[in-house]
Amino acid sequence: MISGNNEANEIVLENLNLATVGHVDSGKTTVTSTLTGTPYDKIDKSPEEKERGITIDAYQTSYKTAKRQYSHMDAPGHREYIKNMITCAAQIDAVLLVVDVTMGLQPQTREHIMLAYHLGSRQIIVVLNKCDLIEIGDKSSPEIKIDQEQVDLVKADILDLLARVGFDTAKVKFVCYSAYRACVAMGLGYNSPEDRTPEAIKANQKWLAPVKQLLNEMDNTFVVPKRDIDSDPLLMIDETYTISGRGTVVTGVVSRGVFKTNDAVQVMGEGKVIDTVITDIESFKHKYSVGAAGNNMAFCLRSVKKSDISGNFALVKPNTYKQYSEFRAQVYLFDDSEGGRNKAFKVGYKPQAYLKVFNVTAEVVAIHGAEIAKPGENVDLTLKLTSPVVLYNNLNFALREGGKTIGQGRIIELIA
Ligand SMILES: Nc1nc2c(ncn2[C@@H]2O[C@H](COP(=O)(O)OP(=O)(O)OP(=O)(O)O)[C@@H](O)[C@H]2O)c(=O)[nH]1
Ligand SMILES: [Mg+2]
Repeated sequence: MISGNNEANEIVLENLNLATVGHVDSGKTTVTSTLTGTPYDKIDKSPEEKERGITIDAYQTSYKTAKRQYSHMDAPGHREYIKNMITCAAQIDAVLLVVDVTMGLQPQTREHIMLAYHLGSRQIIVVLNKCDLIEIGDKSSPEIKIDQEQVDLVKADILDLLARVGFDTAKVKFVCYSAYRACVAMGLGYNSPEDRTPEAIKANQKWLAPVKQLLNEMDNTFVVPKRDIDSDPLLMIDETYTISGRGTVVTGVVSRGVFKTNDAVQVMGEGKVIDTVITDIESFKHKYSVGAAGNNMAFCLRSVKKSDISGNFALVKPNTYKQYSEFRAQVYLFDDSEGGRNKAFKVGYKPQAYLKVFNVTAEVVAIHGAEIAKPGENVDLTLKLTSPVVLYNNLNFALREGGKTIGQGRIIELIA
């Protein structure tokens, strides 16, 4: 346990990782903007993202409420960028599912719900966005009046899907929202100069109430999972950067344990092991002396080149974790109606395995107790990866093939 360090204890206990997920254009980035107070164009910031108006890279930021700190990732909704969505889903504790209330359930709504659930986040709040488009009566009224029938229809569909995926629907909260109007009310502007006028800001004040409601629901509904801070520290590296004058920086959510500044560590993956030292630890521009489980941190590493660690790497202490390329797993294969395959497969089948932030091609080398593996069934498989990575028992992962999530599994035995 960490003792006598308030800063460290605070970040260990009070940080919740969450993400806005949902179909392309449902308003995830706009919702993020209302929670962080950051203008939309500062979130979708690469030139390609601005031009196309879609999110490609997951954007990360943090904010504090009276109750806790949130590390918020804004996941991309477009199906071409699903890998970024998966990396995001693999690192979060809770989900803000953004649904366009005028469209209801859409294909990526389902896929994101399944991925979030199967990669480990069971806490969810549904943001029914674009409620300004279903206002009824006098829109200039200071009260929000919306088409309740439409809201109820969409809610029923979502609850049905959430229940089928496995969520405890009794705990699911819904918030009727207009991210766009709330942005205008906050003076963050939006589509046109008219959105920044004092009249527009005043006229949209009523849409601030749902933002408050959402933050309250987040504080009251979400629970920070108990962090494993006693095990050997492990970071499955999400991103690697070179910062001039500082060297190489690796980032991600620490899975277990506690890293400290000046720790002798190893970067491990793809069959390589590189010895190094943590020279600095930061999180969202603050410096810390420790980086503990459940926190999204950046670690500066001494004398490591970014080019040496391209691929699937983990940060560990020497003699704690190992790399594996073969493991046995319990896998559930999604059927057609769940977005999975419609045909069975045999030994030799090669899906893509998404093990938290790692993404590796895997070959099915054994199907235990059966000749073929059928969609809709639980199967016991041995999988062989094309390159070794740091793994541990009970790790949850997803299997994908040609744009489809075809199954979800859990490692039950590490073989070689
Ligand atoms: N009317 C209305 N439009 C909205 C609202 N929220 C977002 N929009 C519009 O919906 C479009 C998509 O919004 P984004 O926030 O970029 O959606 P996204 O889900 O982040 O999109 P991707 O990241 O590309 O998947 C934009 O044109 C917004 O102006 C809302 O509450 N009401
Ligand atoms: Mg977006």
